[in-house]
Amino acid sequence: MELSADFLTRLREASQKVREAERACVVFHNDADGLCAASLMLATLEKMGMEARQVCIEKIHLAVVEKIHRLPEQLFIYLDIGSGRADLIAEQKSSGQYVIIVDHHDPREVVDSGVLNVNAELYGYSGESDVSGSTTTYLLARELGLEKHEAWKAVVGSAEIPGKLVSLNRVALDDAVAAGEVEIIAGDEEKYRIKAFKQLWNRLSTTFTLVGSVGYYREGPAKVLGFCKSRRIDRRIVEELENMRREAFRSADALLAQRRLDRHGRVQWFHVGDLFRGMGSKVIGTYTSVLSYRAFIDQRRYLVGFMNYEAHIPGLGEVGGSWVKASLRAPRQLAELIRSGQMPPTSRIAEEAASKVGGTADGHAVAASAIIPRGEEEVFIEYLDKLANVGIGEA
Ligand SMILES: [Mn+2]
Repeated sequence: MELSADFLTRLREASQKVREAERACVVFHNDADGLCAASLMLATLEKMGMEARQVCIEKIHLAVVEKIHRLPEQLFIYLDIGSGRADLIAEQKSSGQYVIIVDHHDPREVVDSGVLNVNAELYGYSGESDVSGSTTTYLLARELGLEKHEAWKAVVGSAEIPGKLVSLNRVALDDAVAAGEVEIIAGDEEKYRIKAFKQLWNRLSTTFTLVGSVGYYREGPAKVLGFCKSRRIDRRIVEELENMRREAFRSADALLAQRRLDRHGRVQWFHVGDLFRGMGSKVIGTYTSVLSYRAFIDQRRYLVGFMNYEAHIPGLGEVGGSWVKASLRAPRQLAELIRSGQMPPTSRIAEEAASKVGGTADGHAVAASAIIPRGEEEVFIEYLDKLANVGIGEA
């Protein structure tokens, strides 16, 4: 497959900017895609003899971006995160700093000579089906001289995109196969085996995301980068984190058995407080998802789970404010009502309600997450309920 000429031009423009820099700060998402992207970029910079600071983040919001751009680096490379808030990045970066955003999430266009959006969505590709963050990073890395032997990382990162790898993801896959690192297993559902790990791409992806998210405050992201570099997984680390999460979920179950869910109109919610402390905030999303299938959950109400959010970014320090993370899920019946347009999408009510209380949110029709100021939980719930009622009866 040929890359679009315009996208290739953009990749070359970005690679030129990287070559001109003396050192860089690499900012990346803590899921498998983001971690594989980081592994690809760090390997590239290392090969070029360039020093790089690493900042792994769970979410992009003002307090974090503000803090990042107070760092002394001149070049910032965002991987698998940032496109959606390119405006915020452009606003917060200091003069003299240059930012390259390598991402596949819906991009916000910015007119700023110091921000370069390397996002294939701007060139007619879909970030939901054609290209992952790690594939985008691989294509840039390839321009900078990274060997095909590293392309397997893009294959693992692309596992977050369901189904057979196509389009740009296939470009990375073909390189990985040509380098002898990946084997395509044909069948009803095509599968990809990563030879060095003797494992399927999607299983590796699940492991990387687990270690990067549950282990976020325990150097999980660095451990995944280590797995990628050594091409070996330390099973003890994985098991330890799995156990930790299982225990935390058990405690949350016990709490809910005692307290039950709170209800307010079209919303049902619970708060685990500090129960998940020490683990990345993705765990509240996982727990809320699991919960949404339980029998005692009202199938027609939006489900919201809160956990206290640590205002501390490993490697970056304290960020301002005191926050909670909210995960929103639509149980199955509600999800159908959303799909048929009878109820508003979860992301829409989350975004509006969060902005009312000074927070920020994003997500999809049936799942979203928000970061809001601590203490505003009930006000947030009230807004969600109000917004959930808007347009009802019109459909
Ligand atoms: Mn991604």
